[in-house]
Order: sequence, then C-alpha cells, then structure tokens
Amino acid sequence: MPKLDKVLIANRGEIALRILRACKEMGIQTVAVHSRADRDLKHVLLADESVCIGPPASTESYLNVPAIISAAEVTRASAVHPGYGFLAENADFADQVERSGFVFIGPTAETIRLMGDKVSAIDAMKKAGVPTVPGSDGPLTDDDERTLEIARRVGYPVIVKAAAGGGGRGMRVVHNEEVLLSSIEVTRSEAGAAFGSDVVYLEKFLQKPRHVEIQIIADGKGNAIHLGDRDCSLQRRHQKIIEEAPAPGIPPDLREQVAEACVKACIEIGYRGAGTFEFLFEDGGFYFIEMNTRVQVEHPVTEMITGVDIVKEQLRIAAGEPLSLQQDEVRFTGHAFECRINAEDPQNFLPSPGKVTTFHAPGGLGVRVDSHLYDGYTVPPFYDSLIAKIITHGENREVALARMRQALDELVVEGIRTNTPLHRDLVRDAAFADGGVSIHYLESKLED
Ligand code: MV4
Repeated sequence: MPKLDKVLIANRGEIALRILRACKEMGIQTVAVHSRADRDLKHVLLADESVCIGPPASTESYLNVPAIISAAEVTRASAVHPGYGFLAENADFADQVERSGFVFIGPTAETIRLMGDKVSAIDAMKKAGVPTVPGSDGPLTDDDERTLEIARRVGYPVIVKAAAGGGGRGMRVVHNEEVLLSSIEVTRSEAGAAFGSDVVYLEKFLQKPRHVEIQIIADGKGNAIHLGDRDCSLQRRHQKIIEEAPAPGIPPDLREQVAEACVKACIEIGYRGAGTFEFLFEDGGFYFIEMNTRVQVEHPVTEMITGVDIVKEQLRIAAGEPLSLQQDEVRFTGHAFECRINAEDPQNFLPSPGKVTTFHAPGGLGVRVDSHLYDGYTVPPFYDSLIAKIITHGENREVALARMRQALDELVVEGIRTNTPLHRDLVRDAAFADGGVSIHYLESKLED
C-alpha cells in the first residue's frame, strides 16, 4: 500500500492552496512547484518545500513534464496531485509520473485515455447503462450514404464533434442534410490540426439543455459512491460562472437512477479517484456527453451539501485506503452556490491582471471563500483569471442564494477589475432565482 507522506502539487492558484490545506490536515508534507511569475503564490509560501520549474509561460512550467518529475525526484515526493487544467487529464503525464515511481493522484492513464476519447467514453457508458444522446454510436466513416442515413434517423439539427475534443472545442451544429457532409469535412480537418486526430462522431443537437453533472468517487477496487449532482448551466463561452448543488427541479427518483447508473459504470470500468459525469438535461431526460477524470473547480458546492472533503478522499484513495464512507452514509443537506470571481473587465471580459491593493473576503454562517488572494498580491497575466470562489450553503436554495447576495456585497477587491458586478446582477435575476435556466441563458441575457 503506497504511503503518501509527501505530495507534490502540480498546479497553482486557488486549487493548489485547496490541495495544500487537505494535505496539511492529513499530516502530509507538501511540495509546491511554481513558475518564475508565481514565487508569491500563497500556497508556495505555505508549502514545506518549493521548487521553481521554469519561466512564466505554462508550456515551460506547469506543462513541463520533465521539470515536474525532476522536482518530485529531488524533493523525494511520494505522489503528484495535478489539480484541474494543465496536466490533470493528460494520460501520458499520468503514465510518466507512475513509471518514475510516484503515485498519480487520479485515475490510471488507461482510464484517462478512455475518457479523453469521447467516442470510447460514450461507448463505455452506454454499455454500463448510462443514458447517452442519440447519435452515430461510434466514429463517422467515409461511407457518405451511411452518414446521411444516421443523421436522417437521428433527425436534424445534429452536432458533429471531434472524438479528441471536449469542453466545447471541435464541434459544429448542422441544420440540414445539404451541408452535412461538408460540415463533417471542416470539423474533421480542424480536429486533425487541433488534436492530431480527425475522428468525429455525430449526435442529435439538443437545443435548450441544462448542464447537469454527477460527482463520483471510487477506490479502484470495486467500490464507488456518488455525491449527487450539480447544475453548471450558467456559463459564457464554455466558462462556467455560477454553479449550484443540487441541480434544481429534478425528480428525486430520476436523480437517484442516473446517479446509480454512474456508480455502476465506475465499478464496471474499475474507476479510481474523483470523477464527474457530464450530462445534458432536457425535457426531463439525462444524456451523457463526457466524463472528467479530475477534481473540478466547482467541487466545493458538493462538499457543502454532503460534508465530504473530496480532495481528502482523493488523497485517501491514492494511499490505497478505502473511501471514508458508503453510499447509505452520504447525507444531502440543503443547497449550495458557487460564484467564480475572475480578474477581468466586467464590460468586455478582457483579463485584468495587476496588483490587488485590497482584498476583503466575505464571511458569516454558510459562507466559504476558496481564494489565494491577499492584500498586495499581484495577479500575473499568464494564467487563467480565476481569483476566488465564493461558496454559500443554506438549508434551502433561497437561504443559500440570500447568503450569496450578501457575500457578494461584502466582497472587496481593489486594484484590479473583477466580474463581481456581473455576479451581483445574476444573483438578483428573476429567472435565475426560479432555477433551471438553460446553457444559453447567460449569453442571451448579456446580448440585451
Ligand atoms: C452538445 C450540445 C447540444 N447537443 N451536445 C459543449 C461543451 C461540450 N462539453 C459539449 N457541449 C455541448 N454539447 C449535443 N448533442 C450543446 C453543448 C453546449 C454546451 C454544453 C454544456 C455547457 C455549455 C454549452 C454551451 C454550448 C454548447
């Protein structure tokens, strides 16, 4: 059984701090690796050891596999936590970490590869009884007559997606048969250039779905549980803005049934670690689209309604320990929201890096702030603009939302621009307050 006595945190910002806190609580030593632009990150200052792994550009630091493995070697770390983004879903990285004798805190490289290919992911889930979107059930071939037939059966509009894409990259909506074959060719060549694979597949295009996802944890030894669902529909250009748990207005029996199908799928594929099943939810039906094999930005809303520390579970699983609880011990309590505070111009959404002269975090009962900010910290221009997550919990959705209104009113970030004004507006939006807006709601609201 691998002993986790020292974890190298292969990430930055709020999630690196989140991982550090879980390690400290469990008595695990921490190694921070950071770029030259990130010497002043809060978790770097708090870590037991830190190693500078390269220049500011992420390609030469946080994506620099040899530099990260070397840092693990020189610090004699036992495991690597990838966080989210960067190398978190890179199967070759997971492979190299394990081949170098360290524990990769996540699923096996094989599982990451299976889920990275959306065609094989959908195939595996369908076989396990997870509901999927009607579609080509596999890659499109060069048999044009067959392709036209598939689209006719599915019904227009359809969406053509790159098997190696995901998260909104490499897809194209097709409204009629006249442009199907040419659209497939364009998607193919874009996919080939962007991902090195021109494999594409086709699905029915759902026009007004919600994005609902299910959190699972599994020990890789045949045990898996779900921690319920989240609604992440409020997004702009595939960037989530506000998430909540549970997803509002889903019938309890349906919620349970889909979550149980996800658990069964995890057991069937021997899943290890934390994972998320992404679904589109439309007209009372769930349709699996992708699986994420990492801890997600929005994991705190699930933690708030279950009391389960998902990062600690990841560390326990990596150490070969059992999950800390069984399914019948998971208690869902109340409702939680998360607002993602970005360092960006509230008018045009352009990044707004620079020195934070004042940072006052909100507080009070049911308020959690996951942020690496402090007075005098300079937000570098090289990375994504997430600077804080404001999370509120309450006994019901109304209380959690009222707490979020107050929390956002208390938040002060001076010296840089942030999207706080947008959040203050959204938490007072009537349709959002009703619950269950579609993935298109925010973008249409911003248009007028
Ligand atoms: C879809 C879809 C409609 N129908 N698939 C975008 C990100 C990627 N994870 C999958 N995406 C979509 N797939 C079918 N069959 C609409 C989207 C989509 C979307 C999904 C989730 C959250 C935000 C979105 C924004 C635009 C499109």
